[in-house]
Amino acid sequence: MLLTLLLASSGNKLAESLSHRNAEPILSMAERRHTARRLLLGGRLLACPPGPKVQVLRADFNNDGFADLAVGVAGENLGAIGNGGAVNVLYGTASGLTGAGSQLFTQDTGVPGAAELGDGFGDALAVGDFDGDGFADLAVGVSLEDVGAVVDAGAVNVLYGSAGGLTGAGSQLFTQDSPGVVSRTEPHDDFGDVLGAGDFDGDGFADLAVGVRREDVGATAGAGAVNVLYGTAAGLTGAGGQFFTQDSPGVPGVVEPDDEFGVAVGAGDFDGDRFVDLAVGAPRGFRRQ
Ligand SMILES: [Ca+2]
Ligand SMILES: [Ca+2]
Ligand SMILES: [Ca+2]
Ligand SMILES: [Ca+2]
Repeated sequence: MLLTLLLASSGNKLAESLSHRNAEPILSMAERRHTARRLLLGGRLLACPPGPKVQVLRADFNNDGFADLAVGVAGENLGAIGNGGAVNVLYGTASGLTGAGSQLFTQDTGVPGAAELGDGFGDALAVGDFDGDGFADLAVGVSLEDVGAVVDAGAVNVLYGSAGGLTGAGSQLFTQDSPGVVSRTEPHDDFGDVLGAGDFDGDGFADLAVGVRREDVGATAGAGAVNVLYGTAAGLTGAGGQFFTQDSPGVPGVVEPDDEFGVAVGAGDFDGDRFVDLAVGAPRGFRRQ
């Protein structure tokens, strides 16, 4: 597995890039700089907890001081809609999480989009305060969403927090056809297969990295890509968004078929400069480097 680090710096959003062929060099680099925590590389799953210098946003959707829990249930059948997918949200209290007042979101509960067979709503989750209002917000991957006639192009729903918890009101649906989002929907892109949130440009609004593991880059099928959407006072926007492949300037490696760059993403401040950086896995990028 090839791991690429996209390092954010002041005013540059995600720019510089380092690449390592396995986790060990990154671990030693990170330890040397006293920045990291751990990279957990497990094939598809990559978790990069933020460092001590980075503000850790608790998943406190109603900002009552108690962390809450969102649970993706991508295989949830919704009546006759097999694997339409759902997200359960449980709220924290002084005595821990409780089912009381818990919520169930699907694309048929006021969230943009419509639940369809095999959408897999909830197959990826990321928490960030995308509009900076103090209430944690939730990005939900729907990687097998059909966009119009484009099968399994993928989408991301964003639900915003409020004093009453997460709400479908004002929620958003992003695809690669949304205004400003770089690239376009193609069959089986799997946009939203993995998600990572962090404040990459340090403006106080959390930003969202969206893996597109089956993105075709030019004529290269399945090369993979990552879209980055930036947060604003009005929430996430495609405007000013970024798009990375292994052919992007500064990103080591070259685009090749089925590399699946973006099969895993993890946000963390790997260089300790207080800007959240992004690690991107490419499971088949290793042997070709
Ligand atoms: Ca809470
Ligand atoms: Ca918010
Ligand atoms: Ca930001
Ligand atoms: Ca950084």
